[in-house]
Amino acid sequence: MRCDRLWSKARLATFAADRPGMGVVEDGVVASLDGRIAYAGPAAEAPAFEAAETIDCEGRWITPGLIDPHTHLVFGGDRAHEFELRLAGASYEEIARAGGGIVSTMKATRAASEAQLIASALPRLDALIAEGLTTIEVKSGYGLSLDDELKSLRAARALAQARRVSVTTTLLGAHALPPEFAGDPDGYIDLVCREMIPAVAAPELGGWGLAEAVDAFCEGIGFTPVQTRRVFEAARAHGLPVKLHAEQLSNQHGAALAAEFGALSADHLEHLDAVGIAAMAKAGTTAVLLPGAFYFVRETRLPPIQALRAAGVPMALATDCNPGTSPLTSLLLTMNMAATLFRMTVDECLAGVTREAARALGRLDRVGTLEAGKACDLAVWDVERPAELVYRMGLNPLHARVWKGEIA
Ligand code: DI6
Ligand code: FE
Repeated sequence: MRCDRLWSKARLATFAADRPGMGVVEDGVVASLDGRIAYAGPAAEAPAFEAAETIDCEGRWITPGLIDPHTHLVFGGDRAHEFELRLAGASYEEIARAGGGIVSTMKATRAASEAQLIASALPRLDALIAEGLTTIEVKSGYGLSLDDELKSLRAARALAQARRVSVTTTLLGAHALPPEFAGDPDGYIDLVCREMIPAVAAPELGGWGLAEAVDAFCEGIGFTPVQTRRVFEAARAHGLPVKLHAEQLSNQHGAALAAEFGALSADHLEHLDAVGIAAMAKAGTTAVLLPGAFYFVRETRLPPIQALRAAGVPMALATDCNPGTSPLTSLLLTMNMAATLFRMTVDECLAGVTREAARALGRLDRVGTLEAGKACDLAVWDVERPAELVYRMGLNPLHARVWKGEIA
């Protein structure tokens, strides 16, 4: 049987559905053909491959390429100075009143050209890629006007031209209230529903096809459940799946609302209650946990991990890379934080940035596990056991990254 590349003498963590735990194969091979996995499994059971190129992995571990299913990677400026002010005792509110916070990032994002947004996002993307990332979700949400949201999404899409990586984009128009709508949040939600969502919808529905999903920030300092429902209804009417920033700072019952709309994911979830968990379990909505944001804002309330686990809600992990609450560009550190802060197991952490992250993006049919037919997106690691990927802080043992069968 012909193949383009064969990775031999590897240990595999396949995360395949039909294998327990990490789906470990001790003496494994992976074969790629036309960018997809032709075979991944025991060498003993592999067809006799005729490979154009064979790579001896010398016992290294191969996992699926890592997936970051929740980032705000595209934005202008940074908030390092605000960080200093906070360390000097200023509160988030004081900073916001002085023109800081999300609005300062909005101003910098509006002032930036599309090319400048791409240029400033690339170092962050490169940091993630250096640790084996092959798929990333990128949200808009710092433009907060039709033109600036579209500009941000075009910049996000352009990242996939600049690097060998898969990018999926999400419209987060309902992230914060821009100053020109002060006192009129419903007027702003009108803009999101009547202009932004139709504009990003698929071309067959009259849009530019710039987003594959719609997100919102349902929170006391964000938008109400009633406003969020309007956003979800508009998304549904335009054929776009939804996801939600839910229960981060308070319990707005956002996760249950998201589940009602069959959301791909509900994200953050520190204040999630039993009703929300049951709704997510029933709807098959993935929990995307963001330990970087938990750490950076020094949150003390833990997401209900044990209850999510008991209910069988899939749990993914993401960086939430954003300038205000999670300036994080490492999925390895994200896993360490999830284990240390949330007490997630090594298997859960690694599944969280592979199979479950793919599920959260609605892409489990295409990526996230080492299974025939999926994109040949691999991370090859210089480790003796997969637990090292979760255990260490600050060491990057990536040996090679493979995107669609190409060594990248
Ligand atoms: N939740 C957050 O923590 C960030 N956005 C969101 O929806 C805050 C983003 C920022 O401060 O820039
Ligand atoms: Fe976020």
